[in-house]
Amino acid sequence: MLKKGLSALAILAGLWALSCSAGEGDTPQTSSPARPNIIFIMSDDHAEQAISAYGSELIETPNIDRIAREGIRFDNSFVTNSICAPSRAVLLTGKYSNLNGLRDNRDEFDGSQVTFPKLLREAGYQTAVVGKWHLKTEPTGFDFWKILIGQGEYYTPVFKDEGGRTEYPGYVTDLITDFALEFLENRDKNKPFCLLYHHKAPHRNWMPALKHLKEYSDRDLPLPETFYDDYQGRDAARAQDMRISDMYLSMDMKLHKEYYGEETGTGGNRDAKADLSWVGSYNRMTEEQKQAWDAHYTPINEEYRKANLKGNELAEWKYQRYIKDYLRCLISVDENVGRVLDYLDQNGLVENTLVVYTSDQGFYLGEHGWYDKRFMYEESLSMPLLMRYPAVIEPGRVSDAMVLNLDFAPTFLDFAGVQAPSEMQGVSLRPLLEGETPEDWRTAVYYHYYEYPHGWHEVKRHYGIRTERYKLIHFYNDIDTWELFDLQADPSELHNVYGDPEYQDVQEDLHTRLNTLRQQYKDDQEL
Ligand code: SGN
Ligand code: CA
Repeated sequence: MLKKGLSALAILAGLWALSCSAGEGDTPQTSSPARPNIIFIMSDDHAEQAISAYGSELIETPNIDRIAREGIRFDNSFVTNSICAPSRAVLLTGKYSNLNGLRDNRDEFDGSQVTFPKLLREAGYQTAVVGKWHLKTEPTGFDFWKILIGQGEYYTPVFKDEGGRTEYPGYVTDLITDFALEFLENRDKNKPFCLLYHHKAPHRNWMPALKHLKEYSDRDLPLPETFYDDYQGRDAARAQDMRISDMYLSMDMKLHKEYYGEETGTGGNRDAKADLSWVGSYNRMTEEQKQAWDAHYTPINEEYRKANLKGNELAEWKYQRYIKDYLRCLISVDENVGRVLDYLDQNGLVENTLVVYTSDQGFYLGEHGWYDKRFMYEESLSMPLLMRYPAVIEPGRVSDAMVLNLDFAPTFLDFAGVQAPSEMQGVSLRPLLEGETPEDWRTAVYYHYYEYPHGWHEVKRHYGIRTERYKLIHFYNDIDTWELFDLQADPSELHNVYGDPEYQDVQEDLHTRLNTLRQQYKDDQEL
């Protein structure tokens, strides 16, 4: 019903859009805006817990918050498969992993399929992607692209564009922004644009910019309440390898060999050459940068060596080192988002540009003792989502409607007046942005994660359903366990109530709804 209604709307919008051009110089002729420009900002592994607009007590993110203050904040925004490349493939195609063919980070993206940038481009948009891409095959559907190789590096990163690979001096978050601004400056100003501006930060191994190293030096951050989770009743949660206590002393803690001797961290992948990786990342800095880096870290490393920490003390030391570097990386992200917002201010682009801020998935900042993502538990299932589009969104709005990364493609197409192809599985967020939650809006989301037994962190394959109050998960492959959580009674998901007679009706209902969703999304196999 809803889809049909929206399609009709999209056609009308399309007809209307054909009758107007969309450069920022346009004077609005009616109260309806011209086709908006789109700036889609996506950082990598940015948890809601580290955004002040979401109430973070860890960090101030004034520029990112500005998007929420002048637009809308989504409080129930989720990813369909909590890992990088799959999330990006869903963004581009509007289809679940089983249909877009990219299930885990090892898969290659089939760039011949229909994506929203291709459709926008056909409809007259100028399209660009800058920064992290991570889909293995080259971007298709973009007038301009300049991407990192794989995960990219924090210092002196290599970018690839149609002319080949080039190494750039500088810090990755600043450089990605420089290239984004260059695109905006040099674009064809007679066309609307869609820019995917994708940060590497704050992805592992969390190397901050030199100017932010001092932040948080004078204080420690609070340990999350569930840091010492014992995973009782949750076998898959126990089986993972993503505990902060097991982080590498080399690559994660950034200790040089003379400070730790033997690597004792498992780091999510026993086969990885973590010590060599760290030397490689460190050596990407110039001599001057290394000096500034060492001036900050050497005294801390010396203290570490002398303290000879073990057990919980070591785990808590690792937590501080991790969380501070993670947050320092985010200070650069926030600052650079500010540069882009300033550019829009200075160039009269505010009113007619839809600005989106999100991350490829959520992340653990010590909850359950973890870093990384992958699980369908709240911290990694949630995606921050803020949007500003003054022509449509009233400032300061908050929505608790359940939305998915599946919805981005249909939303952008809707605003561009392009009908979303029927195989796209998401729903346009337009009514929510306009202030109305349709009565038949979804009341449950479906999730499916596949990267096991290969890859990193030992998180079992699983799929599940999350409703407003409950979550049912099935872990499968070399395990066969179900988990049920009452998010109202147990927001930290510590008590698996699957099989508890008190929840029998809820459990049955969730099974039925899960089956329905699996059919709806054509995902009924345990692959
Ligand atoms: C790297 C990280 C992993 C991380 C994956 C996926 N290890 O392999 O910890 O889970 O990326 O992250 S690292 O030692 O190389 O940093 S994702 O965001 O790209 O999915
Ligand atoms: Ca990521």
